[in-house]
Order: sequence, then C-alpha cells, then structure tokens
Amino acid sequence: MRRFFSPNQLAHAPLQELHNGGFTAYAESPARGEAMATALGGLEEPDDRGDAAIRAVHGADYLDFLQTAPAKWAAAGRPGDVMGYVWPVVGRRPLTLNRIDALVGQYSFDASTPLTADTYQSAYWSTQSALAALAAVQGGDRAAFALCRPPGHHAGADYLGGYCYLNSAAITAQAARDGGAGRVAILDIDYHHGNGTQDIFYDRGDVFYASLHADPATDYPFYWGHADERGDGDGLAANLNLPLPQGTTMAGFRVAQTTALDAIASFAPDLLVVSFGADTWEGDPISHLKLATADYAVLAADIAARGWPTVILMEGGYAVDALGNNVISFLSGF
Ligand code: OKP
Ligand code: ZN
Repeated sequence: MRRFFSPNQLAHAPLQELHNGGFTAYAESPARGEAMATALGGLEEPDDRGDAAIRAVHGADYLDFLQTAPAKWAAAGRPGDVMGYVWPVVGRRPLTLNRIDALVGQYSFDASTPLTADTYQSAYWSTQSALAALAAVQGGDRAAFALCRPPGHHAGADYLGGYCYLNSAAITAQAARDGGAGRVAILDIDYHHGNGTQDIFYDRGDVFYASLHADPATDYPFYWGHADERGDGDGLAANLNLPLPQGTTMAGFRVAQTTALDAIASFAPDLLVVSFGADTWEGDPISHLKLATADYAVLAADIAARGWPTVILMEGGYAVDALGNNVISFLSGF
C-alpha cells in the first residue's frame, strides 16, 4: 500500500499544553511522526495540490487566522505559543474583534492546542498527504495511507482544538465528492470523538460519519459524541456515534465496529475514509481503551472485507515507542 508523508509535517512543535490544571509536555509531538515514519519506511512525499480542497471545507476567515495569529501574538509582545484563555460560549454573536486573545477564543474550543509559526505549514502538508492518498485510490489503488500529523478530526470548519487545525478527513471526503464520488463514508476509530468531522457534515446526507470512541460522559471532548447526535436536516441518520466505556477490549470494540460497518454498508458509499487513531492501544498514556497491537490487523481486515476503496488517515496515538508497530499492524490487515 502506498503511504504518504512530508517532512514539513514535523516542524509544528508546540512547547507545552494545559493538562489537568498544569502545563505538561505537548503529547502530539514531532517524535510521533518521526517514530511512525521510521517504522513504516517507503514513504512518498505528496505533491503540492494547493489549498482549494482546504478552502472547500474551512472558512477563509479561519484560515487567515491560522496563518496570521502567530505574528499578531509576537506583535503583542507575547513569548511562547498562541493560546487562548477566554471563549465566547455565552451570548455568542457576530463581532469584529481584533485583539489576539479574542480571535483565539473565537476560533478554538480548548486550551490544549497551541498555534506556532510553523503550525499552518505542517497542517497544510498533513492535508496534502491525505489528498495524495486520495489520488492514489482515485487512480485505482484498493487503499492508501496518509501519515497525517498534526491530526485533524477535532478541527471544525472554523475552529481548532484537540491538537487539530485542518480536518484532513473532511477535506479528503469533500475532495472525493468534488471529484465525482456520489457518497462518501468516514469511519473514525480514534479513541476520541471526531467532533470537527461530525460538525462539518452534520446536516449533509452525502457524507456518512460513524465514530467509535470513549464515552464523552467521561472523556474529551465531552460536548460531542453522544449517541443521540444523529445528524440534522438532510443529514439526519447520516451520523452514528458509538460511545464505549473506558476499559473496553477488542471484543467490545470489534462488535461496535461491525455495527458501524453495517450502517455504512446500508449507506452504500463509493469511497471510505478511515480516521485511524492508535490511542485505543492498551498502553496509551492519555487514553483508557485496551486494544492490543495484534487487534489492529483484525479490525483492518474487517474493514477491508467490505471492499470499499479506502483512504486511511492517521489521527491520534501517543505511546511513541509503540506507534510504529500499531500502525504497521493496522495496515497489514489490508
Ligand atoms: C486528539 B486526538 C486535557 C488534555 C486534552 C486533548 C486530546 C486530543 C486528542 N487533559 N487532550 O483525537 O487523538
Ligand atoms: Zn484521539
């Protein structure tokens, strides 16, 4: 299987994140990308396909913010990375504000996703890797893999969060639609609910979103991912959330994935995008599911058995030393 990655994706290296009330080392580190790239080998650098596919998903104001916020932060005399501290949750209404802190609050939903001067370029090349994998599948490959880093599934059309800035899965699904695929399904098997992907397609019936994730009653991102979120308008019943209790092992995870695959089969997609996270692994430092490395090959084989052309995108996974083996196991199932 072809696999795509750009070294430009490694530049993004936030200094720290707010975690449980204190600052800790940034879990979504460049070392993750290096570890996976080294273990996988044979990576191809993606072509530069420009930002039209990004603009088909994300708002122009938001993209401008991503690219200009680091300079505004520096101009305000701030050291370190761009981080918010106030959010317009109550009484939200359109306001034209210029202070950097107001903009950060407007375009983000958490305090664990700093912006640096390198962030946009790394996120941009993460989307280019995804689009290269899509092109391989459009060209007839059965499946292709993009080593996306930074990840994307928490980023909405006009907000960042959860270590995510540009939503590669949404960009890939939209590009597939614009390239002629009538119906696209996204299967998200990262530990966390992909709230950004859900939001982007929530009122659309042409892109089906199914997610397995730790129950948001106990786990980030808390405010999305509940089972009663089923889509809206044309998108009603095109959104499927399957929250799982902490401690779930392969037996429970595989049953839930089969439920998701059966729902996707009823939707009859022309193309499948998989948001794959290895943070469901039993040793992950920030997560609480109990999958073993060998389980990933079985889960992938279950997906492959459905026969849909499949674009596999990397999302989370924070046990750096185990990441390579977990990704290799998953890809082996195809
Ligand atoms: C990104 B992906 C708070 C830490 C919050 C955010 C997790 C983002 C996960 N104590 N961490 O879905 O793997
Ligand atoms: Zn995750």
